[in-house]
Amino acid sequence: RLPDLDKAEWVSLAEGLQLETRLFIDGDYVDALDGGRFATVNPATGEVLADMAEGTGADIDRAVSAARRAFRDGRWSKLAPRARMDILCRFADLIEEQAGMLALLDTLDMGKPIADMVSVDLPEVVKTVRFMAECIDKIDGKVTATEPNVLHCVLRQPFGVVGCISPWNYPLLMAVWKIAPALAAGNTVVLKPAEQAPLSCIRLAELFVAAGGPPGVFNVVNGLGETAGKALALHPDVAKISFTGSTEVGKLILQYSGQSNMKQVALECGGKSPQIVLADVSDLERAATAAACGIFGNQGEVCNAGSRMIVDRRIAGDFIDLFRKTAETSFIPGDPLDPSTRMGPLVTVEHRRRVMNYIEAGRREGARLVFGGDVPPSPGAYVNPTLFADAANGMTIAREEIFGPVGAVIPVDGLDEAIRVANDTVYGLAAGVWTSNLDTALRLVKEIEAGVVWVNCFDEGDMTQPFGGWKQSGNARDKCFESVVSYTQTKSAWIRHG
Ligand code: TXE
Repeated sequence: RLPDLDKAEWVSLAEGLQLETRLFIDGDYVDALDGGRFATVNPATGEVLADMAEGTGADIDRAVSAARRAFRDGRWSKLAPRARMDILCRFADLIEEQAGMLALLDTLDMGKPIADMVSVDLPEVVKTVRFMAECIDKIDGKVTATEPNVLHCVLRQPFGVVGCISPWNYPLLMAVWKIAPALAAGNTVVLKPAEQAPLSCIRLAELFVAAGGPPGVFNVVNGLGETAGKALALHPDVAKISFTGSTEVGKLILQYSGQSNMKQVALECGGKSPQIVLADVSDLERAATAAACGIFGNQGEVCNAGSRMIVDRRIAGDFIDLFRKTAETSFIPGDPLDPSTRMGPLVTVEHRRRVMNYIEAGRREGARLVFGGDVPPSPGAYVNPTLFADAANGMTIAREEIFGPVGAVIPVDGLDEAIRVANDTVYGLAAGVWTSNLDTALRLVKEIEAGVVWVNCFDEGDMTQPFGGWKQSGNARDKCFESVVSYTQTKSAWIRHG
C-alpha cells in the first residue's frame, strides 16, 4: 500500500505539500507561547522549508500539564487494553494511508532518499505501532509463592508522563520506537523531536487524535535541545525520559534526572560498530557488499553504522576491491526525491563540516584514503562516500562516531586480535561478524561487547529483536516486547486474608 512513484510525481507531490509548523498540545495545534520560530532547511538544496514554532520551557510545561491531566483522569491509562489496542491499530492504519506525505516530510527535512523512506522507514513505523498495539494485552504481572493466608501479586503499571527526545536520522521511526511502547503501556507522552527534522512528528500526533486517541495523551513540542529538550528532561512531573542521540547529551540527561526528580532514564546513544571479516569467510563479496551498505546506508547517519571494518590482513586487499565496487555502483550521491538515489545529502551543512573534519583527521593521522574524502560539486550538504584503509584503532576515525559515510578498514592478524580491537571502544551498540567456522562464530557472539551481534549478515532483524547498547551506547532496549514492559513499573500487592 506504500506509494510507488517516479521522481516527477514525488516532486509534484512535494510542491503541493501543506507544511504544519505549530506545536501539538492537548489535542490541538498551537503556537509557541512566546511566538518564537526557527527555520528548518532542506539539506539537498539549502532552501528554507518552513519557519517552525519554537517551543521553550513554558511550552514544555504546558504540554507536560496536559499529559499529566490526561494520565490522572485515566482517559488513556484506564481504557480496557483492547480499546487502547484498537486505537493504536487505527493509528497504524492512518500512518499507512498517509505514508506518502510522511515519507516526503522526512526526505525534504533531512535528506534521506525517498526510496529508503518508502522501503524502510515507513514500513518499520507501521510495523512498530502494530507490534506495540498487539503487546498491550500480553503485559501481565505474576502471583508469587507465599505463606498461607497471603496472596502476593506483582502488577505492572504505567509510569505517568513519559518524555521522549528523538534524533533526526530516522525522524519518524526513532520517535515511534519510543512513543508506541510508551503509549501501549498506558503512559501519556510529550515528544521533543530533533530541531533538524521537525516537520513529520507533529503530523503523527494529529493522526493519533484522528484515530481516536484522547487529547493530551500524545503531545509534540518542537524546539531546541538546550531549551525545550533540557526543560523536558528536568521537568519534575515527567516520570521517565527516553532519549536517542549523542552519548554526550545522553550523559547530560542522566544529570538532569539527578538534578530533578530521579526520573527513569532510557538511553540509546552513539556507536562505533565493528564489522569483523575473517579469512575463512565463505563469501567475501557478500561480506564486502553488506559492509558497504552497513556504513553508507542512510549516508552513514546510523547509530549502529558499521564504521570499523576489522579485516584479516590476508584478505584485506580483496575485501577493499569488492567493497569499492559496491560503493561506486550503489552509493552515488543524488537527489533524494529520485527513487533511484541511495545516498542523499547529510542533514545540515554544519554536520557536513564535522564529517569533513573527521576525514581531515584520518588523513593527518596517517590512514590511507582509498576513495572519496571530498564533496561533489552540487549544492546541498553532500559528502562523497569515503573509505580509509590501513587505519589503526587508536586513530580518531576509529574512536569517535563520525555519523557520516566514512568507513575505516583496520587490518588484523587473526581472531584474538580481531576480538581485542572490536572491544577496544567506549561504545557497544552492534557488531557484524563474517566467518564460516561455527566455533569462531559462537566465540565472537559470546565475547563481543555489544547489544546486537549479526553473524554473516549486517543490520538485519525484526520486531522481536531487542535493539540497544552496552557500555556508552546506552541502556535502552527498543523494538521488542521488553520495550513495552520497560515503560511500566512493578507494584507488589501483599494481600493478607483469612
Ligand atoms: O545530537 P544531539 P546531534 C550523534 C552523532 C551526531 C552527534 C551530534 O554522532 O553526529 O550525535 O548530533 C536533543 N537536553 N547522534 O547534535 O545533540 C536534540 O534537540 C536535552 C547519534 O543532533 O544528541 C535532539 O532532539 N535534549 C544518534 C536530540 O537531543 C537535548 C542520533 C539529539 O541531539 C540537549 C543523533 C540537551 N542539553 C545523533 N541537547 C543515535 N544514537 O542514533 C540536544 N538535545
